[in-house]
Formats: sequence, C-alpha cells, structure tokens
Amino acid sequence: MRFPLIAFVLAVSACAPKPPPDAVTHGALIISGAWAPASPNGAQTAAGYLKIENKGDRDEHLMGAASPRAASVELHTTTMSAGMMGMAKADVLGVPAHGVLEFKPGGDHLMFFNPAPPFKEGDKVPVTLQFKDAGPVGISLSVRAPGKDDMAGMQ
Ligand SMILES: [Cu+2]
Repeated sequence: MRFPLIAFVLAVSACAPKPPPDAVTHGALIISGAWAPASPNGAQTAAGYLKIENKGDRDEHLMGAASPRAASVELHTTTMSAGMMGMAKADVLGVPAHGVLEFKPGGDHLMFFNPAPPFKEGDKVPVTLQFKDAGPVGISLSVRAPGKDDMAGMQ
C-alpha cells in the first residue's frame, strides 16, 4: 500500500499555496495579513502592518498610502543607530519581482498621523496603497489588541 501514499504526497505538493482568506489580489500583487494595533486615546500616531507579495516578473514600488481615518499616512522604516531604535520616512519601498515586502512590528510599517477616531479593537481601517505601476489598491486593516511583542521598536 505504498503507492497511494506517494501519489497523495505528490498531489498535495503540486498544489500552489492559496492566498490567505483575507487577501486582496490586484494583478500580480497579493496583499494579506493587514492589521493595526489598537491605539490609546490621544495617541498622535498609530502603526499598521501588512504583507505584499509580488507574483509578477517585474519589480513593483509602493509610493505611498492614504486613509480617511488619519490626517496623513507615511511609509516608515525602522532604523538602528548607536543602539537607539528610530524610524525614518521612506518615499518609496520596493516589492521585488517574485518577492515580498512585509510590514511588521520592529520593521517597516505604515504610520498614521492623528488617527481619528483612535483605532479601537474590531475596527476596520480603510487604506489605499499607491503603487507605481499597479496604481491604487484599497485594503482594510483589522484593529486588534497589541501583543506584548508587537510594540517592540515602536515609540
Ligand atoms: Cu513610524
């Protein structure tokens, strides 16, 4: 009875991995796992995280983002200098062909300025990502309570 097992393994490994259920597909781009930690009342900024996969043969570039829930949204990278963690605005972030751009706590992130109302657990925050070639793509960030690791490197 070895053959059926081998056939099953081959069949499973031949399947392309499916995008996660919350993914937004736009041309060659798959955007998934978009979330933001709940922000305390009065916070001047909030962060957002997501993953952008580029299944295409051409490099893509994220040029910016906007949301009706914030005065402005910037692309930020996390920097380390002299042992101090800081962050810097990026005018553009690359999504290489067949590569991934991942925004995560302690790394690249979306930075929302003057979020209003403050991000509450359970909120869906609409964001428009602006790509150089693919144009605007609308996504929504799920707000959840920050885990203890999620604030590493932030504020
Ligand atoms: Cu930032």
